Amino acid sequence: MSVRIYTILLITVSMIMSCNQPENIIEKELSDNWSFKQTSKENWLPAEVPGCVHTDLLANGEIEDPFYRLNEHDLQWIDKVDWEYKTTFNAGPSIIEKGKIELHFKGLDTYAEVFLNDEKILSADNMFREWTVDCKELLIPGNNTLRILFRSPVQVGLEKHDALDYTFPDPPNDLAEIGQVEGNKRISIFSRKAQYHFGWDWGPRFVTNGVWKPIILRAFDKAIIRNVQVEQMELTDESADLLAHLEIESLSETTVNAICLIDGVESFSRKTELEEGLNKVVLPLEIQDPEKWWPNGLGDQHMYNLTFQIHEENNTISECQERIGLRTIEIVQEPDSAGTSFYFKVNGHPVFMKGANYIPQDAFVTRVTPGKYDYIIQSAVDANMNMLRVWGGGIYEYDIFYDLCDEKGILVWQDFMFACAMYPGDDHFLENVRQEAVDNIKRLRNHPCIALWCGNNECLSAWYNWGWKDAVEERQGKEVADLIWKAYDDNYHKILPLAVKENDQRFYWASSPSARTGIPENWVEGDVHYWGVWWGKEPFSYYRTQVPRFMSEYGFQSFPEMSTINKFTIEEDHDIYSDVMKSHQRSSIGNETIELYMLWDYKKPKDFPMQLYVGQLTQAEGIKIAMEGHRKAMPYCMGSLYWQIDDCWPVASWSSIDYFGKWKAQQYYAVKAFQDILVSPELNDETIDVYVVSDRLDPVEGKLKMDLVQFDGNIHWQKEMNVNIKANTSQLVFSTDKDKLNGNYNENECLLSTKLIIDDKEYSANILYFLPPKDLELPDPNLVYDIQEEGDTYIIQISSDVLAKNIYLSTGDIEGIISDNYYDLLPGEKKTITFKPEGKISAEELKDNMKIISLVDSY
Ligand code: BMA
Repeated sequence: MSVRIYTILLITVSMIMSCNQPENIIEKELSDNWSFKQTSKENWLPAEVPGCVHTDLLANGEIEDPFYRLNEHDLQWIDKVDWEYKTTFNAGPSIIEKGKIELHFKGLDTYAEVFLNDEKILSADNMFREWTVDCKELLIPGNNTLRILFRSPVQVGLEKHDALDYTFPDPPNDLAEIGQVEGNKRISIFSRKAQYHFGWDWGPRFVTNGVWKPIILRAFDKAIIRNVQVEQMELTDESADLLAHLEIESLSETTVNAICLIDGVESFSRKTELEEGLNKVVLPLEIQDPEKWWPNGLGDQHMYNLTFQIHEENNTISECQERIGLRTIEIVQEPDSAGTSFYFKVNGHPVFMKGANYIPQDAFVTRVTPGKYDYIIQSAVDANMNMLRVWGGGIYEYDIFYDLCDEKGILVWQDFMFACAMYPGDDHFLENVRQEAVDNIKRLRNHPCIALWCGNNECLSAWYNWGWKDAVEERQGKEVADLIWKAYDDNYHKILPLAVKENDQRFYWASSPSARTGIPENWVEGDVHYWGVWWGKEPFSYYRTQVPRFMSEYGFQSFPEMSTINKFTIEEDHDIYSDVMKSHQRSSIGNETIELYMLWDYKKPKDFPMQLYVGQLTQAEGIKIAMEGHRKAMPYCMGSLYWQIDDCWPVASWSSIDYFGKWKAQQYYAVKAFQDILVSPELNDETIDVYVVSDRLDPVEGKLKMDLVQFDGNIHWQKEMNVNIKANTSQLVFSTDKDKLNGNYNENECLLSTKLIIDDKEYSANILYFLPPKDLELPDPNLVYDIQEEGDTYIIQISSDVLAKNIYLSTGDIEGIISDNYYDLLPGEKKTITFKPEGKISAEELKDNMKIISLVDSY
């Protein structure tokens, strides 16, 4: 595993897309001198822009940490009142004299009235849109004031709700309880704002207000490149044919030279007549012997830096940079004997998508640092993932997210921001959505990481499969149901696909999950969200049989580890049914479901910390069955995205990495289950079957080593065989009658170890147990460890005389990264792991804080 760095990185990527403007253009971010106040009050306090009301109140000591204990409950007043932000900024002669001056608001959350020198210049009502306002007339030399009035999204939502003579379907129970409703009114759907702000079954309810992206003052003469789309016309091994579409705004009729440099070398230039206003200029580009961009695991992520310039009489008057990657991507849906395929073909090869769903990393999005983005995406890479799904209840992520996915080879399944609801369909709402879609498609379309656009999350399923259509028809009549459906049809089947078609080349999928446009999910086509495990209380083994063509959601909850719990609780809260822990558990069936599954397989944990540990094992072992099961079922199934990789606050949830970046057991398990070549043994009623799955594009020779090992080290049976590991295939390489192995062993004290050796090295290893852990006769291991310091890392060697199941090393209050955890150590085996502390610590300190346990210590 490569090293994950959890520090604030000086990441330059966010600047990569930006325009390094020549003298003709002045750009100034208005991030200074901001203050804010509640509209009805008088006291102005300093504010951060970008930021939000909640984080500004916190920074000023006006509120306590919103995530601590039950603080969230006391902070619900914040979203019911209006807020005001103001700043002054200086406009010197160099700005004032320019031909055009504008204010560019990259993101206002959400109902914002903007005043420049007391004149209203903008009424914004969509968090996801960008707004550009001409302000030359109003700007004065010297100091100018900018004031933004934010109306309470809750009050606006209520007004919109009450103005209708019909109602939209109620939210699912969990979301209703959390706060998607005011009284019994579902208000979140009326606002084009991150839906999880209103609370989710893993998230707190903080309906924020604020300037969440920069405000830019821009002044220019002559002309400016507004936008570039790099369209890939053809890609072969010999050449890439591209068309660059430039949108250039010119202040007058003029002749310019439009130039493109590829990696600093001028590759095309064209004399172009510009008219006053917006001009479209197309530059044909060619790259010889192109290096392709590959998803993680299949090759490098080669990127080309394209610089676009317009020159007037040899002076550069505008410049823009885009970083592109060359790859082809298709979603193949072809009828076959079972139904219709659904897989991604990248650079001509079918690629199994391994990954997870991604939610915003904080309830307050502006405080997610570049380091945190890097950490999560690197964690995805380290877990051998090649796809993340940006789920529709959050935000269209900041540029840095996509820059990092480009660099690290993580494809993005990009939802439009609609989730688990039916939405309005009036003209204003739809036009607002159309603009939002265009803004975001234009912002993101040059990223090679974007794999597809998807209309919504679970809105179609909700209408047909969660009883919403029937309930509306029954209570409000068919006419209302038709009206609500028309809104759905207009939005996801007309407005959004058209916006994609007109502005991008990529594939559009109307809803996740679905079989086809407007047709709810099924198991033989399209994508599926399978929640039979968890919501349906079906056993984990169902993951092996409930296999669709593409699994875009499945998951199981766990609690975060003790060091995370300690950050938001005090000792008296350390019971999963305490008020504090219950408040940091948003699924109505959460605790009881974790306990139910846990006790199916494990002995009752003896105390609270052990409950957290065993809970994480329950989740990891369950999801392992799914990850491996989906891969074994390739090419029928070609994708496995679990729900969810991250958290937005400290909480019990389906995440594999907690809010503070701690890898849960599941994340460590994903590293192994998603390895490009996997050995996976399976216990069936009569047989033991061993599969080898490879995602590689070339075959390789390997050796399979199987040992039937008694927990005390005694070996009952051994076999070694050569395996020709075929490219991009799942193969059953060994199968035996269960009883034939060796009649002489007890199932409760033996395991089958399977190891795949490639190039004389152990490449993938997996263990099969014959019984659930609670029925195993686990010996009490004598764990021996040794710590060596090597630079800023500690090398820890752990060995055991007998089987040590699920070794868990914790470093208490010492923060840092542990390379592997929660693994089983075979009798006599030695395992080397690394610990990289966040700061400097001595070996003694580490030893004092370090604890190593295994499953026998949990009961
Ligand atoms: C899925 C998601 C989320 C939800 C999760 C867990 O359906 O789309 O809405 O948080 O399940 O319930």
